[in-house]
Amino acid sequence: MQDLQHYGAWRERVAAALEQYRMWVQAAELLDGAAEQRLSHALARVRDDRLSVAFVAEFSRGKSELINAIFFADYGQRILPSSPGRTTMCPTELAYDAALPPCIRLLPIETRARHLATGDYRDDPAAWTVLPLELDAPERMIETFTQVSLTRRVPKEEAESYGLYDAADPDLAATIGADGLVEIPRWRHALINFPHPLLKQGLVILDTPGLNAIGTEPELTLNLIPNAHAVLFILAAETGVTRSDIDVWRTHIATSSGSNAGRMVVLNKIDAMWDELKSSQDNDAAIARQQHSVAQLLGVGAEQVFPVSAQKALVGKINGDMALFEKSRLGLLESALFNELIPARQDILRGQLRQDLDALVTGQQALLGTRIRDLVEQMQELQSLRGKNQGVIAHMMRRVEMEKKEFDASLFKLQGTRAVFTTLSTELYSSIGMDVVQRQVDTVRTAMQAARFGTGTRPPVRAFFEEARASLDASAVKIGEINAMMDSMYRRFSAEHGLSMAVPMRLSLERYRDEIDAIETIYIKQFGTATLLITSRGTLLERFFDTIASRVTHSFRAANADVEAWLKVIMAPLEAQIRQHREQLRGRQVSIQRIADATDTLEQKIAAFDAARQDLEKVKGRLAGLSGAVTRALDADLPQLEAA
Ligand SMILES: Nc1nc2c(ncn2[C@@H]2O[C@H](COP(=O)(O)OP(=O)(O)OP(=O)(O)O)[C@@H](O)[C@H]2O)c(=O)[nH]1
Ligand SMILES: [Mg+2]
Repeated sequence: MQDLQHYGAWRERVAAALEQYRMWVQAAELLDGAAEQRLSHALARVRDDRLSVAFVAEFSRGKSELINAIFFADYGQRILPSSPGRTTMCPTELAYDAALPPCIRLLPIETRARHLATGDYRDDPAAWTVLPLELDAPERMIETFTQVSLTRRVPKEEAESYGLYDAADPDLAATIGADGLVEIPRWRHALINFPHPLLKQGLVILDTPGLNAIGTEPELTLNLIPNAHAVLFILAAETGVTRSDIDVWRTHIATSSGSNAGRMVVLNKIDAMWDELKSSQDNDAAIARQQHSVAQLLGVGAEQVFPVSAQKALVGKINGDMALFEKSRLGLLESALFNELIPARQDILRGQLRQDLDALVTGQQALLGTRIRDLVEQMQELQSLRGKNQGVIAHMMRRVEMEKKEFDASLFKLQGTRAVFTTLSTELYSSIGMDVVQRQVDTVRTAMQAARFGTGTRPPVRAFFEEARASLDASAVKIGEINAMMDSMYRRFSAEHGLSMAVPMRLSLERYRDEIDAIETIYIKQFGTATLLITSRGTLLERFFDTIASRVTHSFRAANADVEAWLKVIMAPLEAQIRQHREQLRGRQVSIQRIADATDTLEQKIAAFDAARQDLEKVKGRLAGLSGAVTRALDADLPQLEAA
């Protein structure tokens, strides 16, 4: 738990070092558009870093109780409702956003009748019912939290329109009551904004409803669970591993690679196995036996299974009964969770930031290098004038004049390349633009509706993935063309005018392609096999497609933002160098002129250039020092922070 605070402190230090670097580089006029963009991204990456932990299981295994025990014992009571039978009825995210007051935001279940995924509603405040949380009135606050377990009874037609009832599906048909009504959740999703110290550090906790609710809420299966940094799968000692437990595990939690990294299995309610009439060794042995058999059934190592008692841990923490807390074994789960989660997350963030910093420093050093070289050249030029007559000076002036002309000619050609660049950019948008995805989504919806009573709704979905990939591939080709053009332009300027430049910024759409593949993998897992697909699942698939469409659109939107940012700054380093070179030429002209006019003495001028060069060398040293400070902050291990 402290680990998370250390991690937060580490992030703060890295952000502070980056901020200092940014301020200084800006003052030294080494920040072009591309570098500015990269720095802002890096800073946002550190500041907005989130660590999400999802609790997933069949109903009544103790998910909510476990969350209460791990995170909320300090409040002296149960924060999340936890009771026998089905309790949590909608996915519930606990996080903290300082921009909002403490509150619980609830998305009505009726929104399921429309073709929008939960994710689509996130940026639409009007869709949510907001209830304030009164932090200093715990009773009222806990009362507010019970919203997540509210249900409604509705006619089956209504439930059907939300995709929550299907007469042809035996599982769902059993949910109809004697009154002919179906019980459905009151809310589709809950977002709890709560100023808990760990949530303030960027932790996001996801509590999920059990039962086939997991399968019917595609937001969980396509977004929240696969994107969680850690997933805790909870079993109960008294029920052991049931068929439906195994289903949940296989369909939603086990990773396809089989490594099950970031997945933990919790064997809860071990207090049921505390037999007062047996020795504690015998009890421990019984628990160990069950731990091993669970591990075997799920195909994980026994060390990945954590036997605990969430309830006794909560009671132990609240009453300050350390012996009971010890006996609950929750401490072992907590340290394993944070010991695995945080270093893994830190490594990823560190790797990304290191890349950002490398690119930044390389670009800035190149810029500084050119500036220093410019000065040295000018100095040499002036030194060569020592003892020379007016004729030589006039000759030199003509030479600079020539260089300037040649440079202007290159700039003129650059205008032509710019036009090509504009054309290529437009072509790029014709394959990656949002209207393209939207058209594809509409096509699938129409095809699915037409196929509802026919051949099946799956072929259009499959085609959708193919088309999304094809769009990305076509865009990647265009990006390749733009890259090649930029490369040759950069090469030409460095060959013809001796500008030394970092290679232009690269853009890859690979990660968006991977995202789409990942979405498809989940889709195939749930709907791909014929055996799984009872005809009745067609309506479920239609609802599922809403979320697929939303996720893919989301990927495309991110890809578009990347493309836009990239196009905006790809020319920036070249332009910065061009500006600098043009100034150098102008400066040379002026100084030779002044010497010809005898306004300045040659030696004074040489000394001035030398002083300027020394200043730049100092700037270079300082740059290295500051980027070194960022690297040191990045490399610091968490325990080291404590010492620092
Ligand atoms: N004896 C015992 N009971 C527990 C333990 N953990 C949870 N329970 C009880 O089991 C019941 C179900 O717990 P919940 O936390 O509501 O389970 P859940 O997994 O959140 O269930 P849903 O919200 O319905 O999906 C509650 O009555 C808890 O008090 C435990 O470690 N030991
Ligand atoms: Mg619950």
